[in-house]
Amino acid sequence: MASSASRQLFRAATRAAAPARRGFTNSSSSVNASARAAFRQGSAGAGRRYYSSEAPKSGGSSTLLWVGVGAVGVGAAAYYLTQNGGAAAAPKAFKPEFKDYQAVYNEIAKRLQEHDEYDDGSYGPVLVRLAWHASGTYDKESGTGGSNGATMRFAPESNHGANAGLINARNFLEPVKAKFPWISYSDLWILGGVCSIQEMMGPKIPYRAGRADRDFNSCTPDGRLPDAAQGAQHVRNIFYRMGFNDQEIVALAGAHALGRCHTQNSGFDGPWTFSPTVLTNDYYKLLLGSKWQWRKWDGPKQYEDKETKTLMMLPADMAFIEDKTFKQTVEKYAADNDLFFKDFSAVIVKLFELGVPFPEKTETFVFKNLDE
Ligand code: HIF
Repeated sequence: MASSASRQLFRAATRAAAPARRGFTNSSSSVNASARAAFRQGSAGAGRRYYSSEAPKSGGSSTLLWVGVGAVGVGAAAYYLTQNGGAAAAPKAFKPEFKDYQAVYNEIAKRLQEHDEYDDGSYGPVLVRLAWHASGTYDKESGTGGSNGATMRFAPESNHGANAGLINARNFLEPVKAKFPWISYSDLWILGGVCSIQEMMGPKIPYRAGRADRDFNSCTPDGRLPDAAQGAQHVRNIFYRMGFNDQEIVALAGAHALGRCHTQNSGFDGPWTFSPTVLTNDYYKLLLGSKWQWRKWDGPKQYEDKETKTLMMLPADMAFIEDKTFKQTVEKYAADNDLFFKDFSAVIVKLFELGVPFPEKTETFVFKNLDE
C-alpha cells in the first residue's frame, strides 16, 4: 500500500537521523541528505507524495462518551482504594512517588513502540499536540485555561476546530489511565507530551505532577489557539496572552519538526521535516535553507518546498522568517541544536505548567527514557 510504504520510509529516515542526533555537532546535513533520499524514493515509488495518514478511527468525541470514561475512572479509583485498605481500615491516601510516575512514563513509551502503525510510525507527535492544546488555552489576565483541568474531554472544547484529530491522542492514553487510575487526566496528558518528546530523541523535559481535573464548566471559549492562516502579529497576540516573549515563541516553534498536517483535521497537508518522528532543529534549518513557494492545490494556502515538494510550511510558520526579530532567533537555533534543546526544554515546561497552582516544594521529576 502506498501509505504503508511511505510510513516505512519515514521510519527508515527516522532511524537514519537518530544516531547523528546523539553526537550532534552543528550540522546534520548528512542526516538530511539520507532522510531526504529515503523520503524521495518513497514518494516516487508510492505515486503519492506524502501521506501515511489514515482517517481517525472515530469522529468527534461527545460529552457523553467522555463523561462515561470519567465514570470508569472514578470506578477504577474506588476499586483501587478498596484493594488497598477497603472501608474497614482507615483509608490511606495513595501518594504517588517518582517511581509511580516513571511507571506511567514507561507504559506510555511502551505503547508508543507497540503502536507504530499510526501515521508516520508514531503517536508521539499527536500526543505532543494534545499536551500543547491542553496548555495553550491559558490566559494570564484571567488565569483561565491551561493544562490544569483536561477540559478538552468535554464539548464544547473537544469540538473546537483547532482540536480536530486530538481524539486519537486522548484515546491512545485511555488504557494508560485505566491501568493507573490514580493519575489525573490533566497530569497524564502532559506526561504523554513529556514522554513523547523524550522518546522521539528530544531533550529531557522536567515534569511536576499535581494537576486536577475539572468539569465542562471550565472549558475555555473557542479561539484561544493560533490560526495557522495568519502571520506574525497574530502569533504574538496568542503567545503574549499566555505570557511568552519573542525568543520563547521561536524556541517553541521548533516542535513543528514533529508530525504533520492532515487534511481531515486542519485542511492543511504534509510534514514540516523529513524525519517527523525525531526532534531536531531541522525545522529552523529547513525554514531558512529551503526555497518555499505557494502550493498550487484546492486546499488552504500553504507553502511547499520548491526542491522536493514534499514538505510544507503554514503561513504562521513563515512568519518566523518574515519578521526580523523572530528570524534572528531562528538563525540561532538553526546553527546550534544544543542551544535549541536547552531553550526548548525550558519553554515547553513553562507551557505545560501554565495555570497550574503547584504547592511550594512540589518535586520535579526527570524521567529515564525507556532505553536508558
Ligand atoms: Fe502546531 N499545528 N501550531 N504547534 N503542532 C499542527 C500540528 C502540530 C499551529 C498549527 C498547527 C505549535 C504551534 C502552532 C504541533 C506542535 C506545536 C497543525 C496540523 C496545525 C494547523 C494539525 C493537523 O492537521 O493534524 C500554529 C498556527 C502554531 C503557532 C505558530 C507549538 C510550537 C510549534 C506550540 C507546538 O508545540 C505538533 C507536534 C503537531 C503535529 C501533530 C500531528 O498529529 O502530527
